[in-house]
Amino acid sequence: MTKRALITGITGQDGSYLAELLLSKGYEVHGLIRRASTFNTARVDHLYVDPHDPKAKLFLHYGDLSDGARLVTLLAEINPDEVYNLAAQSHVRVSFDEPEHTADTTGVGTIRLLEAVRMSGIETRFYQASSSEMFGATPPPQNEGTPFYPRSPYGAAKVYSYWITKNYREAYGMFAVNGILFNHESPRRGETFVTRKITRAVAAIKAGKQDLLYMGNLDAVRDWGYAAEYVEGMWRMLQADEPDDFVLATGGNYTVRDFLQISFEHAGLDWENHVRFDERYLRPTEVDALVGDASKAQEKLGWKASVHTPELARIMVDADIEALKHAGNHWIDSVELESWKN
Ligand code: NDP
Ligand code: GDR
Repeated sequence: MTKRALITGITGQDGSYLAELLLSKGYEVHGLIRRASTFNTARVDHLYVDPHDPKAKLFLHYGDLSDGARLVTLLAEINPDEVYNLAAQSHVRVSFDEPEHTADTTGVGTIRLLEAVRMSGIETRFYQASSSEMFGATPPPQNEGTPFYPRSPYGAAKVYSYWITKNYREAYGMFAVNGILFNHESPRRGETFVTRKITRAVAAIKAGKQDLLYMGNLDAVRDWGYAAEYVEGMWRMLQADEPDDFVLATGGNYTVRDFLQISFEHAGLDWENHVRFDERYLRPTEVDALVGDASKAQEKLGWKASVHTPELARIMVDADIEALKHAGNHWIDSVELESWKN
């Protein structure tokens, strides 16, 4: 029997890697996409086959986590074996600008989807994209037993989603799990997250198309892993015998300054000649240090990260240097236009 999965957030970084993984395992994959005035499916376009083709295995549906009724009818129609809730307003800095929208999508959106599962009466396994941002101010190393202390509207919304997922597991016996994932990146990472902002700038500076890069807090410590490996961990959580919550992380410990140094050095550049401070990139409350302990996932799921931060930075720099060669002037226009967004 072909397994069916529904992915919310399929157009995002993780959604695209997860869709690839599930298609490679023979799944029929359904994705929720938002109607937008511009195309927003670039990350999954390479997977798309005309739905009239009998070989088509990927199907996209309009919908939004703010629209509960749509979620009910869609779930009843698709009847998936697995639901991956990856959709969210996922930018921490932006969550201070749009706190109510973030609460609605990143927090309440999860209970809309869980309720839709319950109301549609389907039997499905449910994955919630929980985050190391829930640990916030609690010092590292962080694991499944570490107390939460969120430091942003985003972190607080994710804590709500974490607990409501756990509550539905206990209240209704649902196979519902939280993957508590530490930062994971890739050449498909959104351009306004710090790693991609850096590796895109390295490519542009190397090509002589940009000179300066404006950044916020360089002292923040993060545990950056490779997104393509993390989606395998998500899938394994839903194949387990019992529903449970798991941390996925590399255990590495690097500052933003380290990431700058590794990335610039890989392109033969000195970051100190190009990086300047701009307070607009600071957050009202910062998360100083996130370093994960993923030993439970290793023991129970056999999952372990193999790409660590320095290699990841080099993969991303190489990809952005290559992408710039094919992007022409559009790239530079977009770097300039995007500088206010990060
Ligand atoms: P992205 O920001 O790349 O993708 C977010 C996705 O959510 C996009 O597909 C976006 O659609 C969709 N989306 C946003 N709002 C809505 C909405 N109201 N209704 C439906 N879809 C919506 O995130 P990532 O792929 O990096 O992360 C995936 C999930 O994992 C997120 O929930 C994130 O918070 C969480 N997470 C991520 C980590 C990371 O390091 N990457 C670490 C821990 C947790 P569109 O393309 O139209 O904008
Ligand atoms: P984060 O990712 O907040 O950890 O959330 P981000 O890459 O935005 O920031 C990481 C750290 O870098 C510092 N920083 C900057 N950040 C950005 N974006 N731009 C800058 O110019 C800059 N300068 C310094 C930040 O202050 C921060 O300390 C990500 C998201 O993917 C969440 O959805 C996910 O849940 C968590 O990772 C785990």
